[in-house]
Amino acid sequence: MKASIWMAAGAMLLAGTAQGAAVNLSTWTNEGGGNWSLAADNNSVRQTLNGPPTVFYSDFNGQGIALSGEITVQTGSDDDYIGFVLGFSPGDVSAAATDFILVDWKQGTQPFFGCTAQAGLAVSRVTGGLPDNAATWCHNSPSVTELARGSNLGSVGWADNTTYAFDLLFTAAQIQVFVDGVLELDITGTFNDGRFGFYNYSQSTVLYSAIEEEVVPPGPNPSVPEPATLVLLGAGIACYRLTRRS
Ligand SMILES: [Ca+2]
Ligand SMILES: [Ca+2]
Repeated sequence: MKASIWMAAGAMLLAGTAQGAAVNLSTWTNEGGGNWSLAADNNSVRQTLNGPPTVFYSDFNGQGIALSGEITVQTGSDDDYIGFVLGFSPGDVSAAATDFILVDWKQGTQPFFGCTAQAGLAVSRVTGGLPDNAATWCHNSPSVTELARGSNLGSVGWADNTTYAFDLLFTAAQIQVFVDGVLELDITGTFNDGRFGFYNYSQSTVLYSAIEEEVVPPGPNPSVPEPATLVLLGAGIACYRLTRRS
């Protein structure tokens, strides 16, 4: 479909949809080895340590909700992982048996732990926590199984001191991830409900900001909107964010 039609569809959808509500991050929880520093307005958080895998997770389950915001690595130092988790349960960073989704984005390709982490954006299924080892670093068994890589950013690292808009759409059957309004990841399957979380691994000085949530319009099954609805909603959010950022 032509971009102009998508823009029109998104605008039509937005006309009947309330703007996303700001998320209060003061009720979110730090897990793992991170240092998550909340801003005074409770709407942005900065992870400051170059350390082991860490998650800052919501106090609500994410299915049926679209989460959007911005992510910025505010330093030229280092080249490691930023991202998100979906369907996360408290304790999952170090739990031996888990089932949640990891969306991670590495700046530079880098050998370590006897394997090589690839630059770029990917989505993986996590079944054994996020240990500080080759599984998490390289998306290796037994803990982390890669499902897809970004359509444009699959082998492209994030840039230093650059703000990216993100949109996450999460249902029991589909996950979509937009970066700067472009659909990068779009997978279907059977996904557990659970918390949204910001993810960080070995990368200091990362700001997760302007976080907003919006309820996905209900479809025939309220918890599983039709894919077309999700696509339209995603386009609408993308249009909104592109407009707001221009
Ligand atoms: Ca860097
Ligand atoms: Ca590092």
